[in-house]
Amino acid sequence: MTKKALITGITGQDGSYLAELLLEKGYDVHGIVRRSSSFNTERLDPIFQDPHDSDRHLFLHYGDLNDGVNLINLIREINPDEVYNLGAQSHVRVSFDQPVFTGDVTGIAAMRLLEAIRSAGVETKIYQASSSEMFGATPPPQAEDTPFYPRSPYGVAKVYAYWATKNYREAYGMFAVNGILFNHESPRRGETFVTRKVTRAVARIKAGLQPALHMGNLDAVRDWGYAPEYVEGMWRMLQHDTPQDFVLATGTAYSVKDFVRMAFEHADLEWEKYVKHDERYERPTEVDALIGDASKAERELGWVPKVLPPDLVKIMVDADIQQLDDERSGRKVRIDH
Ligand code: NDP
Ligand code: GDR
Repeated sequence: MTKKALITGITGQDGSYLAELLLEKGYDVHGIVRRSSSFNTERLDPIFQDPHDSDRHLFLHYGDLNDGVNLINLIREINPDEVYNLGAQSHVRVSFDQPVFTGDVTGIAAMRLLEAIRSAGVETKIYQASSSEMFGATPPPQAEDTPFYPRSPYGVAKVYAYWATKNYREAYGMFAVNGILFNHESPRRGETFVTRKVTRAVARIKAGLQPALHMGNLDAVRDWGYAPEYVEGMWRMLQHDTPQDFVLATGTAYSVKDFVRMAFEHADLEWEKYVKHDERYERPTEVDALIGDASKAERELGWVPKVLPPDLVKIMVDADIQQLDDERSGRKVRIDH
């Protein structure tokens, strides 16, 4: 029997890599896509299948995590074996501008989805995209048993979703797990997250298209891994014998300034000449240092990250230089989904 997976947030960085992985593994992959006035499925171009193709395995459905009836209907109709809840307002700085909206889509929507699964009465495993942001002000290293101390409306919302997932596991015996993932990046990372903002700017500065890069706090320390490896970890969590929560991280620690320096150096540019401070990118409360301990995932899931900085930085800078080149030479062609 072909396994069926449902992914919320399929159009995002992780959703697109996870969809690719599950298709490779022989799954039928269903994804929820928000209606948008412009195309929002670009990250799915590599796996796009024409809806008229009778042998397709990728199915996109209009929906929204804020629409509970839509979620129940989709779950009844699809009857998935696995659900991955990756949809969220995932930007920490933006969560200070839209705290209530973020609470709804990033926090309460997880409960909405769990309740939709319960009331639809389907047998499915569920993965909740929990975050290292939940640890917030608690000093590193952070592991599964580290206390939470969120420092943003986003972090607060993720803590709610974490406990909702754990509660449904305990209350109803659902196979519901939290993957507590530290920052993971790739050429598909949204352009306003710090790594991609930097690597994209490096490509544009190198090409003479951008004079400067305006940044917030350069002292924050993060544990940056490579997104395709993290989606493999998500899948492994749902294949484990028992539902448990896992941290995924590399255990490495670099500051934002380190990342900036590595990215500019890779393109033979001096970062001090271009980087300027702009307080609008600072947060009212910052998370100073996140460095994860993923030894449980290594022990129980055999999950070991291989791509670490500075290689990760090089992959992203090279991809942005290539993408800019393709755009300027007209080689990049958009697929109409
Ligand atoms: P992205 O921001 O790239 O993707 C978010 C996805 O959620 C997009 O597909 C977006 O759709 C969708 N979405 C937003 N609002 C809604 C809504 N109301 N209904 C349905 N879908 C919605 O995030 P990532 O891929 O980087 O992260 C995936 C998940 O993992 C998120 O929950 C994030 O919070 C969490 N996470 C991420 C980490 C990271 O380092 N990347 C680390 C830890 C956790 P659209 O394309 O239309 O905007
Ligand atoms: P983060 O990622 O908040 O860790 O959340 P982000 O890349 O936005 O910020 C990382 C650090 O860089 C500092 N910073 C800047 N950040 C942005 N975006 N833009 C800037 O100009 C800038 N200058 C400095 C930030 O202050 C911060 O310290 C990400 C998201 O993917 C979440 O969804 C996920 O849960 C966590 O990672 C783990």
